Amino acid sequence: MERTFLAIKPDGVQRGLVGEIISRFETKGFTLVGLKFLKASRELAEQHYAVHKERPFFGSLVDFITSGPVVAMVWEGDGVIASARKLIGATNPLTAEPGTIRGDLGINIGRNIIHGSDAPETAQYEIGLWFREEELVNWQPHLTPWLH
Ligand code: FUP
Repeated sequence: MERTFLAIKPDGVQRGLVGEIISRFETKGFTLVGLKFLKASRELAEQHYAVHKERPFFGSLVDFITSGPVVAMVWEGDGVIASARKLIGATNPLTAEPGTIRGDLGINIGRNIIHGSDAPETAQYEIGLWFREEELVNWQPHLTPWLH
């Protein structure tokens, strides 16, 4: 079953949006298999955003993501990587469609509330970076197995 890595960024936590955001993935029908609340180290943040290390905004991006606690999560379900990206919306919340998390809740590209893996390879890399295997729970929501 496909898995993706999602993280509610420090702005989402500080603004009290954790419940609202988790709710969107739950009500969509995806399954939560990993969850932790932590303040990321600089090293972890730099590894997470390694793909952007030559970009001019890299330093401020790492400053921001380490500025406060984040909610790191792994979600599971058919097509969850692409679907979560759709639920999250475009990188710039000002142009993200209404109905998406960023479109509904944000206005600043540097403070765009949530991260979601963009492809199977990045999902695998990011899950391995943020979680140990034994921190992930293998379970099926057995009451409604047809949901997925
Ligand atoms: P996304 O996959 O939508 O989270 O966006 P990217 O991976 O392209 O960018 C990662 C983060 O870098 C974004 F969440 C916000 C930040 N960013 C900027 O601050 N300025 C930019 O011009 C592009 C991205």
